[in-house]
Amino acid sequence: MTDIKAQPFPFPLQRDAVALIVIDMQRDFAEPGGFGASLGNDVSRITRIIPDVKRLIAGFRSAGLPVIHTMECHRPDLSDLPPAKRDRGNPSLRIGDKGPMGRILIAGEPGTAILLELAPIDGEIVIEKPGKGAFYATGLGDILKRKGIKQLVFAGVTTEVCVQTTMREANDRGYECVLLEDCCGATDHGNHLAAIKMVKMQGGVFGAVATSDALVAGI
Ligand code: C5J
Repeated sequence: MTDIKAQPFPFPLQRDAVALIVIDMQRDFAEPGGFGASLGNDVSRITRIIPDVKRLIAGFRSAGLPVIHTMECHRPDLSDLPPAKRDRGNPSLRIGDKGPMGRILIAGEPGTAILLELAPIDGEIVIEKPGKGAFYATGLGDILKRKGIKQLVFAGVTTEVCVQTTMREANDRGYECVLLEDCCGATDHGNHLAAIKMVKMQGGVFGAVATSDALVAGI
């Protein structure tokens, strides 16, 4: 076990039980013309983390540790997209609509793909998820159990929606969690800081917060 510098407690990293989970680093959230941009989001807040996430993934790969990717996406017939999700907000393009990169957040469409720079390599698990949390309506829990994973390192977007929702789900399921603040991005910096503050409150109610430098040094 290695103690990783983190707040509000050092994270007790177990090399034989840890996985990196990279949440939703998809073209639809990062590129002009995608879903994020259609919601009026500043996508530069997403793209700025790409170099750090790339370095983090490389660190896990070179240490021989598992990397899991998630993609927020829906079936082409939208049968897994409840109106409570589709109808929220006032985007210029809704999930399932045709955009410049294909149908928004639909499995298999070009815009739904993970960014080329961060693309999964052979053997890495990719979880397609219809919800904000990666445990909801996916096989993630079973996969982690089969692999003996007990600790999750979080990176990706957005800090305050899909990253934090998945981290809360993981914490409820008994996983030890650490969020890497420089490898997560939000559409709004205030929301990013608030999400991080919430993780750290009450002595680390959902886990710990660290930097990618500290984590990569530890693995
Ligand atoms: C959102 C996400 N914000 N990946 N998705 O709808 O955070």
